[in-house]
Amino acid sequence: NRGKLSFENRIALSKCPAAVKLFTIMAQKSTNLCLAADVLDIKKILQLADEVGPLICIFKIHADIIENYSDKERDELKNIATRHNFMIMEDRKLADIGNTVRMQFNQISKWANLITVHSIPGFGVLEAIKNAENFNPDVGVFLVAELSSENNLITPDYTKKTMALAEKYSTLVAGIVCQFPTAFTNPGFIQMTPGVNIEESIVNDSLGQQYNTPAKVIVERKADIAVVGRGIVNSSNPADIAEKYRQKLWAAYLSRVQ
Ligand code: 5IU
Repeated sequence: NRGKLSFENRIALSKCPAAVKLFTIMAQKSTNLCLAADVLDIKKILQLADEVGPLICIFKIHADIIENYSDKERDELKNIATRHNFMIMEDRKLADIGNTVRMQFNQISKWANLITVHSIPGFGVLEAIKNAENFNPDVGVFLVAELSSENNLITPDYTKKTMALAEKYSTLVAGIVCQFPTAFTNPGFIQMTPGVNIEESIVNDSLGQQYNTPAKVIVERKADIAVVGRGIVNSSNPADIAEKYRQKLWAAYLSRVQ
């Protein structure tokens, strides 16, 4: 039962260097919170990273929505990540043929530690990353096995086949983005689950996103890391609300492993 094992005890069960690093950060900082910084303004992103950095294990961005994201800002974000000991995830959800993904990965791996990938293209997408010119073994993949959005097209068979790919590329795959504990059993993979809000009354948005509470995703759904975006980013005091999320998520994790 992977949900009962502590992050410390799972370090030795992973074959992926990025997962080892992530488990270590989570245990050291007592946090299983990933901030989804879906923000356009690079100044605001850097400010968020600096304020919330001590409270998170991953700072997740969509680089393609950031205005004026230049090399200077990439370096600045990297410095903040080093200072506060969190990993930078680019949530690009690579989903093209291997040859294209190889080139995308070469760019993204210059500044991101983790990257999300769709399994839809088949083995080529992971094979391409493994064979990318400047392949950096410290960069890890999170493979999308399930989505949080209502009426999405992923089937149980797709999830199962996605996990077969994850097992085949377990030195590269740090974890799985999914919604349910049934998606996988291997405790070496880290379950990351988006669609999380502290307010029980907030169950969706107008575009298909679905939300669950921290306790539900960590205890019932066996998420190791909860992804929180608007619940924190839209607040007038992100650091305060992020600390609330961190405490709730970590308490839920502790209740699960004991
Ligand atoms: N995200 C999801 N659902 C998914 C996957 C990724 O919401 O199934 I895969 C991303 C999208 C956004 C963040 O960056 O997680 C959730 O943001 P909110 O907490 O603001 O809904």
